Amino acid sequence: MATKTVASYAGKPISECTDLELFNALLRLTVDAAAEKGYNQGKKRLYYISAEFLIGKLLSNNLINLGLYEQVRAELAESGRDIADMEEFENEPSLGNGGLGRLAACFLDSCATLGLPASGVGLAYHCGLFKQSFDNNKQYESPDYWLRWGQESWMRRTPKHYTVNFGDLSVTSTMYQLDVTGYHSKCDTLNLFDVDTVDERIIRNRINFDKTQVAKNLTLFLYPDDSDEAGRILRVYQEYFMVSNAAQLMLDECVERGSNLHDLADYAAVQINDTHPTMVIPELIRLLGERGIAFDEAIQIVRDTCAYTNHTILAEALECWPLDYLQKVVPQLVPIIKQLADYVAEKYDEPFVQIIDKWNNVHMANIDIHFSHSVNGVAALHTKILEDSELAPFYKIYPQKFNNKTNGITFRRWMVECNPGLNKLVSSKIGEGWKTKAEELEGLLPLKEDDDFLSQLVSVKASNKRAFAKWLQKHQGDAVDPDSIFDVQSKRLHEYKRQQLNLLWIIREYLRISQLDDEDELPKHKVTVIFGAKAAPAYTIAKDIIHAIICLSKVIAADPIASKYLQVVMIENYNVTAAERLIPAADISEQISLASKEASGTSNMKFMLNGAVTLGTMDGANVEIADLVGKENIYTFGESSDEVIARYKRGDYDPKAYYKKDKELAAAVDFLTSDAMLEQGDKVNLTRLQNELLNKDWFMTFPDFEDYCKTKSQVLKDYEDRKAWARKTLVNISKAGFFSSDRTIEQYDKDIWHLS
Ligand code: NBG
Repeated sequence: MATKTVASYAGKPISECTDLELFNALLRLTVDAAAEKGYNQGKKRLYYISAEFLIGKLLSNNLINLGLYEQVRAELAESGRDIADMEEFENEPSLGNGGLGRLAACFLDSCATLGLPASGVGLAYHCGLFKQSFDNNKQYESPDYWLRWGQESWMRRTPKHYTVNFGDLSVTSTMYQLDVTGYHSKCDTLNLFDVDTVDERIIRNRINFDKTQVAKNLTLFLYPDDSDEAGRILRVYQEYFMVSNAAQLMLDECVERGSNLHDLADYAAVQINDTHPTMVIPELIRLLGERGIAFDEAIQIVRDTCAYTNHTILAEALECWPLDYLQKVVPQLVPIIKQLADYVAEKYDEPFVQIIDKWNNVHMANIDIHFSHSVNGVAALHTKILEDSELAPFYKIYPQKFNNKTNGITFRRWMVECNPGLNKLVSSKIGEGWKTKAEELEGLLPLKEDDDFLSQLVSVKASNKRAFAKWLQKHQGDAVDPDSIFDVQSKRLHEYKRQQLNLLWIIREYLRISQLDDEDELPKHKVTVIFGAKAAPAYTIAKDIIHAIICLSKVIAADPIASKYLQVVMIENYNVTAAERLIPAADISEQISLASKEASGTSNMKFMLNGAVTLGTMDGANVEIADLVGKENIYTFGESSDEVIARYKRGDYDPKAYYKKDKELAAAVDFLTSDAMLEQGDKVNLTRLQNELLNKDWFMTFPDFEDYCKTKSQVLKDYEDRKAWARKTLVNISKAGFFSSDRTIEQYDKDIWHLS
């Protein structure tokens, strides 16, 4: 416990502090308190290497974990200051994109809480992914200068520097470090690397910059545009920079702890988060070689140390780099990669498992699978698809390497912090134990028949909805009705996640309402469909979908009748902060990806924990949610992953056949280019989206449309029985315990890392 007061950190009375002074005082107090707690130590340490860490704001989370939140809140309140203003004042670090990055952040929280010695390793992006704004109903990207606001930073500069050599230049890195506070336990660290030569002034016109000036641009952005060759090569530079630093740091630290390097696997576990950190494998082999370890032994050491997590079956996300790029950026790794390729080729004929294909492309996932000791998927269905189809030839060779680790979320951020009302209500009934022993949430189940409790649940939700409405009004000036049903789909924008399916439902509902002459069929409750999503800057169709959603929201808002029953909102710059406001307020959680394509999903878990009911396909972790809550407490629809996989194999999908058969679908698709839409939007974008759906629809929106509409009608009907609905939300909350990232991390540790 820090004994010092906020005022003593500020050096003057709290009431006289500016927001900036107060924030900086709070930050220093928190950092000192974390240091006092100390750091998890042990012979063996986890190095979780990841291109993304979507950590969210840290002030309240750290105060909660350190057990200081109440004390600090009270001290501020005494001087007439509201801690919520400070939470608002902090900027959110822009170090991630979506679920993959948020998962990494939840995992670090759980490692720290469970007392596991762990370091996250990544890059300190100056301008993050990008900041999204809407103009002309379209997405615009600008740099997210999250580091710039004069706030003191959670990232402290350390004296650690490494030399990283590329083919044509050599840079000196600097390591920055952030504390990862465990809940009522010690800390771990997040190590982010940067180079001092990076220069934000080279950014011209939104997020464009000269991609060839590597010393100046290396850590400017996460996922720089890779639609041209210079962009792709820059990604290779970034990836090597990340892993070379990680490898050097890890070897140094392990030697300090007593490793002779031959026994590296007793001192370090490396988790390769998706394929971005793959080059850590040849880099470690290279560095071990420099320190006198022979190639064959180095392979064995590295294999025993490294483990790989696959996060997607989408081919486009399984990285594959032309050997030429590697030759340019990391010539020192090329002979090693070739040796690894030969090693594989000598053993196995199968072209699918080769490291270098006949076009001289290097398959990063294949390096991971051959040269690590564990390959895991992130939900039961996903792992099964990897084993049975996507990676089947590998599974045949290495059945013992494959394992499943269903994703999880930290309940400290995703309930204790973001939903104080529910936190208090739940804890008043079952105590506080669930915050670290999540399965204790099941203790709520007997309250299913407790009318009083059910109505308290409803009122917590209602108050969260009001709070969200207020936030949204302030954030972007949109007014929403907190008495309407909040139907939410928030996640990266991607065709496989099928925001377009939701869009088509909204159009159908709009047309239905507009054409009704029987008042009885009017919706009983207004529905507010809320989207939050960023589209990758070069992903044209994803941006067209955003455009269509915003145009549609305007069309509906301008309609005096329909706007009484239906509203569409697209949250600007959706990020962790927005998610923390939105998720506790949601009634319906839309998880409508094409079955087989969503590896897990993690927002589905956050919504469930916060008492929203899932409307989803049997995909990713939805399958496990359905198993846990039972079919009366979830709404599932659509084709199964087996059916989808079979349809892809047959290659006979014809969207036009569905368009011709289903009048409502056809009307919805036609509406995309109706006069009403064209009045709001851009013909090029709307027509392109319509053509894409009609001629390709690669993620098979049309076959699921009818079932989706039918199921959604049922959801809306069932919502009217408020008590039965509250019961469903209660069951969802009670059964969410399985999705605690503490459970996931315990499994990683037991099966893969062996730290404890
Ligand atoms: C994402 C998947 C999600 C999954 C997260 C975390 C990538 C490449 N994958 O389904 O799409 O929940 O990873 O595992 O971002």
